[in-house]
Amino acid sequence: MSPSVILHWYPESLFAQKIAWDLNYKKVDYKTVLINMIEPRPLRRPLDGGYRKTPILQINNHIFCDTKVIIAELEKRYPEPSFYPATRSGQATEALCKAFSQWTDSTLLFALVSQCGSMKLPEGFANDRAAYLGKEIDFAQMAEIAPFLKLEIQAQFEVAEQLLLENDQGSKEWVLGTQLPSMADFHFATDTMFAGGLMGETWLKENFPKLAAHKARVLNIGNYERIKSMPSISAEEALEIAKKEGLEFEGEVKPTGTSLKTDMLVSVTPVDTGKIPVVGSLVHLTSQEVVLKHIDQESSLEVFIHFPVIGFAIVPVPVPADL
Ligand SMILES: N[C@@H](CCC(=O)N[C@@H](CS)C(=O)NCC(=O)O)C(=O)O
Repeated sequence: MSPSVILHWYPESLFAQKIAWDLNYKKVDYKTVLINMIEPRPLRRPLDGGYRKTPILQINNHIFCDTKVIIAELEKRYPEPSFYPATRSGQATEALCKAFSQWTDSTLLFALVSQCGSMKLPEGFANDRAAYLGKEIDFAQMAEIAPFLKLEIQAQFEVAEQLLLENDQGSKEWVLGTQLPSMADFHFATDTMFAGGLMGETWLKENFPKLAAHKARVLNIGNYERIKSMPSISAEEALEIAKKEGLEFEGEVKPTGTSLKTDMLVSVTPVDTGKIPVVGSLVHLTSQEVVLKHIDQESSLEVFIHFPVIGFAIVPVPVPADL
């Protein structure tokens, strides 16, 4: 039986949209659970153990938190078409794509967030995101300075557009000069889609025509509309699947030069925003991925929660006094 792949998402989440494109590109059949844009999300908690970011990808009783580990798992399970095709000159692109995302998913994305001040947002959003960021957000002030902060966005987009122009007489179809799209293209288009939504498609087309055309190409292959034809299930049904369709898991904790060992109680916490620790017993640890066995206290549901190592702090619980 093929595994149940379930995307927990809300449509405004850029990172969730990127994962939908990725699933569509690899022609994976999946289900969706529509979640609330703000906390509380009590029915997600038994799966995520407290991790509050969006999206999460559930594969039976395995929960993948953060797009880095979701993308890695999709590439492992569904290798064709690869997210990492070689360039036309034969250069490998996996590490390049991963390094590239450190720019697109943070510096470039955060520059765009400066334009969100005048967006129509649901009630409670400001308070919810203040808790998420660990600081108050003044939307009125954001709206006031937004026109000036466009300068920084333009400077960054100029570099982005240059990437599509360089080394190829301006005809580079994909960011890294590959024959087929790479993950760098999906990362890139997430930001240009956000920019088009915030500042208008005309702004994007007039100022950055190559980026606008690139975005259209990625949206086409990411076939966003496909998500609507995937079955949408309830949060309760997703919990039922986690309970009934457990996948065996044999982990190993590779030596790290720390005291971390198999079965040790640890917490895994994002280092940037939404810093809520997820506590569980350590079942798997490599240089790039950590997996906890987590048992929900109320429902006794047992899941395996996967995180990337990059961007997360993995610490024993309780923290040893000498740490
Ligand atoms: N590093 C995370 C970032 C995800 C992220 O920031 N998602 C936003 C939505 S696009 C979020 O979680 N916002 C708060 C929320 O949904 O509660 C990833 O790659 O998955």
